[in-house]
Amino acid sequence: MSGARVREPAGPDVPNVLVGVERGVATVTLNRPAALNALTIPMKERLLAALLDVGRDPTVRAVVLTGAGRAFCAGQDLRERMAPDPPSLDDELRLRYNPIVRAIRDLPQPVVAAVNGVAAGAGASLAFACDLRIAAEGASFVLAFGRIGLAPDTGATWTLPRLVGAARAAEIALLGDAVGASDALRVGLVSRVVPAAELNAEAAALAGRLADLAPGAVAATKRLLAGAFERDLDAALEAEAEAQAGAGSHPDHAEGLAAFIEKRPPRFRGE
Ligand code: T3D
Repeated sequence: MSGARVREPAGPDVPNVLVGVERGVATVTLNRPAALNALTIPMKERLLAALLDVGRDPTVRAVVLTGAGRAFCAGQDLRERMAPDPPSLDDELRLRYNPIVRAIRDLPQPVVAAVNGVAAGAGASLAFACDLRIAAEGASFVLAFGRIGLAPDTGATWTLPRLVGAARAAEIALLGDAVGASDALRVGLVSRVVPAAELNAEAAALAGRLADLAPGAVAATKRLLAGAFERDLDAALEAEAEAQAGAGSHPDHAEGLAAFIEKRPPRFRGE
């Protein structure tokens, strides 16, 4: 990949979260393929650090989250949970999972989940937390929590009904059946399904289109959409007016107008 920067968060063990940046797109890859990218404590810490890192990088304008190998992410590493003296479930959620969800929400850049295979448990929740989801034809989503005597977490009870509506969310969350890619597309859980061999290129192209837009306007759009279900119409209208005041006073708005008049592509500078 010419021009790509590859960064791995510092640490003594094998990198289980990889970050590469190319042409304004950071690709964050969960990298424990032998365990279907199941999440260990170091991996969650690295994922959070990687997200915060790309969030602070003004050269990054869009993020892709994906998995190495045949899975997106199988959720919590269940072997780690069976080790002696594991952290309490609620501590693990508050200390490690929930900050990742908040980081995805708070990143100024849009996050595209490129769901390459099964996304189970908290792995599905992570995909749901992203701004966009595209899936490979063989991908699936499994709210596998019930099978191990747990309730859904990592934001799934908040994101899933917003994505697919209450009735479908209840089916998916309560029954825990795998939702294949074509059904995920039908119910609105993902916005695109592509052949597996095309997923990376499709995700890069989609993120590249986002990276070409005015970063401040994209960040404002993300914030407005994230808060949409919490606001009434009057509050939404006011939030839009405030966001537009910010976007409209940025030089990127003037550049967009000039590019339109001059019939050329805009060159947005960002912050
Ligand atoms: O701290 C906390 O616990 C709180 C947070 C909880 C959040 C959660 O995520 S709870 C839900 C945890 N995840 C699951 O329950 C999913 C468990 N995995 C599965 O149900 C299945 O593996 C899949 C449906 C995802 C895929 O099935 P399949 O048949 O394609 O693959 P497999 O043969 O089951 O798995 C392949 C390997 O990955 C296998 O290892 P091996 O035998 O080849 O050495 C398997 O053990 C490993 N693996 C898969 N999922 C996990 C895992 N290892 C550890 N933890 C896993 N979650």
